[in-house]
Amino acid sequence: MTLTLHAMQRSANCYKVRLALAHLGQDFVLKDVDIRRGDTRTPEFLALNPRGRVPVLQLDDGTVLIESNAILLFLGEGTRFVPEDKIARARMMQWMFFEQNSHHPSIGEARFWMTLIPGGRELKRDLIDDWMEQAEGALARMQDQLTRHPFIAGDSFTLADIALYANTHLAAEADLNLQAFPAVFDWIGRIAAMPGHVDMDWRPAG
Ligand SMILES: N[C@@H](CCC(=O)N[C@@H](CS)C(=O)NCC(=O)O)C(=O)O
Repeated sequence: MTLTLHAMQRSANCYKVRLALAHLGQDFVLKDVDIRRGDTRTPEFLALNPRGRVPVLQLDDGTVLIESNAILLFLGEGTRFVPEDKIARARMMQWMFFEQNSHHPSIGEARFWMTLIPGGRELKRDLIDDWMEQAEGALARMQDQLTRHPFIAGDSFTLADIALYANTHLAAEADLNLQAFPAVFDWIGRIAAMPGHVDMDWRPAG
């Protein structure tokens, strides 16, 4: 099966998908989309994803998948990254929902506007303090969990670790200090040391 990933290199939502594909050893074609250049607003891109967002995963039969965590589940089902046990699986999903409803909207938004958009700090000045406060709350929840478990959903490395690693390891880009969350800091090191890990700059050969 040929997979085509439409993605922006510095987007954490896109990095999650590249990281999962790398862990799975799955070949794919990478098509660069730069949202700052307006690439997600072209008629061609909107025909692919009318929401105008990356990542987008395209299968060779033309099927288009959107939403980074839905894409992770599509890729990860039936592999060691998704627990078979129903409760463990629900815990993994719980943290993936947390990533989308609490973590990304605070850490991800703050980092996006503070580092990726020229003048973003000024443009979003009214929102940044709130995002930072919510981000600290999200990191505190992770700290609590990771004090008791080696991985975010429990004892094994799952898609939830991949989903949460993407923005968390970039927290400094949102002026957040991970040293204040030592269990999260240690977890970052553990995830980066997993066999098959690739960093955000990694691209598939060719
Ligand atoms: N919940 C979506 C969020 C996707 C998203 O917001 N992607 C951003 C990049 S991280 C984007 O494409 N933004 C383009 C835009 O808003 O125009 C996911 O997880 O895939």
